[in-house]
Amino acid sequence: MRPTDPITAGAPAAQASVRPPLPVKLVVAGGFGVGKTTAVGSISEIEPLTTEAAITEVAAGVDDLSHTPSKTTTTVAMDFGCLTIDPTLKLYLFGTPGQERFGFMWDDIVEGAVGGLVIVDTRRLDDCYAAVDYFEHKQIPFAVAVNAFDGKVEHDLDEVRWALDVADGVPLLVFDARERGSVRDALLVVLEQALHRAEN
Ligand SMILES: Nc1nc2c(ncn2[C@@H]2O[C@H](COP(=O)(O)OP(=O)(O)OP(=O)(O)O)[C@@H](O)[C@H]2O)c(=O)[nH]1
Ligand SMILES: [Mg+2]
Repeated sequence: MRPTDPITAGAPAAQASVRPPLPVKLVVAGGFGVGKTTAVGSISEIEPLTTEAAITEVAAGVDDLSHTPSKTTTTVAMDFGCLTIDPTLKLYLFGTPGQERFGFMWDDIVEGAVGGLVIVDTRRLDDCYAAVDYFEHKQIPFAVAVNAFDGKVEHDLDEVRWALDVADGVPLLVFDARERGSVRDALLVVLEQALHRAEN
């Protein structure tokens, strides 16, 4: 084969341009029924993989369903979806289960994640502290996203930061788990946090 052959001479550059995007793992976490599965489903470019099971009468007595009357299922293992940010970067999203009894799975789900989006519902702040605390302790970069159920947030963000003891350096934002653009913006904030950590 001649070295000046135009096709073979261009091959290495062509190969470089089709290099697959860098895979980045992010976790979508939070307490029971805050909108984790909804968020993964809103943004995923593939049909999201879900592990929903019907909420049993026993669980209904334990978990607060009063604010989400239409909720009939709960995540029993994880949610999975993905999102290509640009040709160089693809996000792989893992949603945690929310019921406390599945908390033992979180360590496995966050393994290898560069960051987390912790979703909170301001109507049930008591249920949301544990997730924030988990990411603080694990020292995984994260952002806290208040899901504005029905467009309303019960407390202002300073109160939420204080109540959940969110550190000053951790971004706190309002989003809508049902809106693709809103979820994308929240995930980009998590990515920024992860990059910031990597640079420091
Ligand atoms: N009005 C409104 N409803 C929402 C919103 N996000 C989620 N929901 C509803 O709230 C319920 C809970 O949503 P899920 O996405 O299942 O919550 P989850 O955090 O995955 O729940 P678990 O896996 O059981 O912990 C569902 O009935 C959703 O349709 C929102 O932004 N506004
Ligand atoms: Mg779920």
